[in-house]
Amino acid sequence: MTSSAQPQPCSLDPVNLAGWRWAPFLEHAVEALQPFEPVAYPIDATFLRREGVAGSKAQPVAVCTATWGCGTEKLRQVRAACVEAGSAASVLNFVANPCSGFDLPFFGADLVTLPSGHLIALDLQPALKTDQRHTAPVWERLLPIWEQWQKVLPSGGPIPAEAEPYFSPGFLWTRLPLGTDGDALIENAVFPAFVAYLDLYLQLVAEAQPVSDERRQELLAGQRSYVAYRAEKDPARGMLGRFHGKEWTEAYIHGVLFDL
Ligand code: DBV
Repeated sequence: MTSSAQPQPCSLDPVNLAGWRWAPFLEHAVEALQPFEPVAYPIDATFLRREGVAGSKAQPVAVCTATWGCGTEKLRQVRAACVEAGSAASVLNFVANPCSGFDLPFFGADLVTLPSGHLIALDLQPALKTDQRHTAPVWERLLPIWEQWQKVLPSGGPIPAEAEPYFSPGFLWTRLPLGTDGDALIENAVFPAFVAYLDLYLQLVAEAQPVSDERRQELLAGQRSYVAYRAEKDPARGMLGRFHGKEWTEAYIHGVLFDL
């Protein structure tokens, strides 16, 4: 036995970030995925855990970005990007990318805490927004859940028009204040909404049947367009660049976060 070999972190290892506000959300998702027999998604060690420093010279803030990822029979890649930077930022960006051989949407969650407040986005996002065969079976089950939770959460305001092709009418979008009011809404509305969106998504995954080769090509084209959009417009690009450098950030966005 050699004592010099360090255990290599694996993408299925739990993300352990001290003080990270979104831990219960990722813990729930990892638990909910277990019946689907997840296997580790290959992620280079430089992206599994990356430390950095933010803030000013006088008041530096320790930053850590960690990545969790898995694949299942019907999900090509499920990954969580987790950022903990104390008062500067706390983020969980969680996306499930289905295999193109199943007619499934994406699951997307963007849970972001910044000094200006919380920003929350949750959706089951279409690969082919104008294709009713793809959207109708999802939207009819998603809309009642969206109504239930959006009505207790303030609207997040306008979102970029160019994002329109990539989100559903069940896009849950809110901005909440820091402090006890925001905390209560995260616990009593955002968390149960996250659980309900993911529960519906995993029901759709369980029910999904393989599609024809022709359909697979259509779905793949839609998925490529979605992933290219998300990579190009990633709103975290500036923040990650400041924390970890431009080169690492571009490799992370294109090679891990949006890698189709
Ligand atoms: N967003 C990501 C990834 C993140 C991430 C991979 C690793 O896609 C975090 C982290 N989102 C993140 C951060 C911010 C936002 C904002 C750090 C704040 C950026 C800032 O203010 O500096 C939903 N997320 C946003 C915004 C929207 C979304 C609309 C505001 C953008 C803005 O104000 O310019 N997420 C976004 C979206 C979809 C989604 C449109 C669906 C298509 O899932």
